[in-house]
Amino acid sequence: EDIQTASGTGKGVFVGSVPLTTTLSGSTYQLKDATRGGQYTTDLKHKTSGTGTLYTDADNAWGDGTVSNGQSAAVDAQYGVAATWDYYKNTFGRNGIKNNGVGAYSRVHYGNNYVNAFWDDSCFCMTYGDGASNTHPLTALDVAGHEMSHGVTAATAGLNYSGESGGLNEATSDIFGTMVEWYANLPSDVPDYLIGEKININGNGTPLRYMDKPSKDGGSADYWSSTVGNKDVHYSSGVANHFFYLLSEGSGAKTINGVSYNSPTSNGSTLTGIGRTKAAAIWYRALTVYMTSTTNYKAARTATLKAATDLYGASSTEYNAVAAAWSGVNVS
Ligand code: ASN
Ligand code: ZN
Ligand code: CA
Repeated sequence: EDIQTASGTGKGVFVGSVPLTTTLSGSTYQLKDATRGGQYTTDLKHKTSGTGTLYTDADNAWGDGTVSNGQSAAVDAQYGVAATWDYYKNTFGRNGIKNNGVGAYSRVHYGNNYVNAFWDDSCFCMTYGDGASNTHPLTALDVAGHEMSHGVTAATAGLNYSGESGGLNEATSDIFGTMVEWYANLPSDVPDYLIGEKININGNGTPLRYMDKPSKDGGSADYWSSTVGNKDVHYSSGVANHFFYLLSEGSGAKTINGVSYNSPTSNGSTLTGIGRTKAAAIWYRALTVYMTSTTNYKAARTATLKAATDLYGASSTEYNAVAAAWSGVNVS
């Protein structure tokens, strides 16, 4: 059978109309991208196990943007891994999650009324539920970037998924999920510092998490305290998410792309941001060079200061901003 790379189009639930790199096998198109490590997407058909069925199509036009067309969520998932692949490759020269050129696959339509998405290192794959009433898929771009970044963390620092290191693991996924959203800059998913703002997981339109003031979700920590490691990792992550926002954008009130933020500091300091691009470069170098499985918040401060020294110099504005942002979330 003749196999070649093809250029398709998709209409996702959240990503809107996007190009998709696909595979033509004989006369059938497959939702598989040989230019990005062979990443592909399968249909679990509401089962909770197995690898699923590879999506195929006769005309290489995938989904129609509606939830009722099952391909639409697959378009989101496949575009999500492509954007995440491109972000890591074009920003950091990272060639896939393990930096070995091998793509991960995605499974959509997991179970019934399943309100979550998850990364599994053992299958090297991502899985998405269809949400409440099977009509609110979890396939938004920041979620895809979040889940895939769990694979990057597992392949690098290996941050243990409990205590303070677990919070740092979760925050790493929120940080890079957000950076993927900014990288893609889709008209239908205008970038922000919110997590899961598209998936209506709370049923009232509010996001899952807020980086400018994490406590707005009702559970996350804004600042470090000696007991923060006792919280669920999706709440102890707040300290690092808040650090990243402060380092990127600074403290106080600000409106970006129509979203209002108001980020306070623990010590009353007024901070000026260095921009998200530099903040992400510092976090990536800290994650991949200095953090280990047991890194806690104090060690994350040290790791990011080393990374800032490497990238910008020991007495740089960027180094000083990292120190001030950690102090602003009570990490000294
Ligand atoms: N979506 C969640 C996460 O990525 C799933 C989980 O809690 N394991 O953290
Ligand atoms: Zn996560
Ligand atoms: Ca977002």
